Amino acid sequence: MPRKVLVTGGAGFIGSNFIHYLLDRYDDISVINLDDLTYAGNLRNLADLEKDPRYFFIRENICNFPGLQTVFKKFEPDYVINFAAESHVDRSILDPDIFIRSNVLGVQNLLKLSLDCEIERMIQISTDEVYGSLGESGVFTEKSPLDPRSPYSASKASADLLTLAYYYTFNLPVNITRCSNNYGPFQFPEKLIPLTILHCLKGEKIPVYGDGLNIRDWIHVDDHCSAIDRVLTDGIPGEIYNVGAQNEMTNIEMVNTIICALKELRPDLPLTEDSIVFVPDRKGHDRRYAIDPEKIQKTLGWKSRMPVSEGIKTTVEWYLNNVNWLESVINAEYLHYYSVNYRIGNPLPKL
Ligand code: NAD
Ligand code: TDX
Repeated sequence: MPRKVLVTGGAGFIGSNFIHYLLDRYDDISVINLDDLTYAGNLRNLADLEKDPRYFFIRENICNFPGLQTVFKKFEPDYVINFAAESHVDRSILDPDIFIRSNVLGVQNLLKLSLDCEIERMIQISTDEVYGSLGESGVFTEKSPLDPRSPYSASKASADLLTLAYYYTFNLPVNITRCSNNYGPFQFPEKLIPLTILHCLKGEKIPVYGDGLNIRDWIHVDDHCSAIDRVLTDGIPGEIYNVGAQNEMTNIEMVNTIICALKELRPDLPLTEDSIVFVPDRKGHDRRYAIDPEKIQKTLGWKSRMPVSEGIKTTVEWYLNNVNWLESVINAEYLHYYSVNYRIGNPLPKL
């Protein structure tokens, strides 16, 4: 009998990469992708799997308990991996309510049904942002205190606590993974890296918050997927695993790396240092993240593979080869969000 994996939020950036990752590697599994297709969910990310008999898509919201229950009863999954969430910090500052609904109440539904249906393992995909912000030194370990600062990170920390409560109270076999900033194909262009590429292609200035010296710790999405796969296979129930590739960069360094890659691949684009514009800082902007991945490396033998210079180059190439994908996600909703967040009136021109 093939193992059945229920992936929630599988039409988003990391979820769709993870489904590809699993189906590329294992013949003896089937994947049920449950996703409500919010602005961030996109079935184009999985178009190549439409005819794969191992893949099923269900449109459903994790906040709708009866609908979710029907899916659990119908498919009887062995594993549940929850990627479904509102994922953008800036949107959580503009409108926190939906973050509490999807990221907390939705997770409660998944935990309850995982328990009722005696799921073998439930993995909650969390984030390094639950640990808050670092100063100039230090790294986040699994023992670092939770200190979330944005409505987004507070909602993710809440879900983590609820997930652990199901382990300690009900013995539900759960794991939590806390990964640093991901980059790669299919990332929605509200996030720094695809937004920078998009603006370079459009000849628009790249908006960098504050002084541009905030630090993020970058990991290629494939490395995140391989870490989740290791946890799915061998994680110890109740354990939290930090995931990161030890690639700390200031935002300015990252933007300049992308500009350099684009200059090489598209010398026709008019890119200079003036392509960057410093804009008002994000409220409560966390200064620095850095993940210590020693636990997952030592206990599960995981390690990241993709060097950031190569990963950024291949990611830029992917967006250049998939301009249609970028165009398809820039709709009225995106333009409205963009104009509110960046306080500008005019829409972006066509690519
Ligand atoms: P994303 O925004 O690209 O995708 C989220 C997906 O969840 C979308 O397909 C959306 O339609 C779906 N979704 C949202 N609310 C839903 C609901 N109520 N019911 C059903 N489906 C719903 O996000 P992402 O960047 O792929 O992140 C996936 C997960 O990984 C999130 O939980 C996020 O917190 C976590 N994470 C992301 C990063 C990162 O760098 N992007 C890093 C660490 C952890
Ligand atoms: O226009 C921008 N200008 C800018 O300077 C945007 C969108 C971002 N930034 C900065 C803010 C951050 O310091 O770039 C950095 C990265 O920003 P995002 O891409 O929005 O990611 P971040 O806020 O760090 O959160 C991401 O990583 C952790 C994901 O969105 C989360 O889902 C994940 O949990």
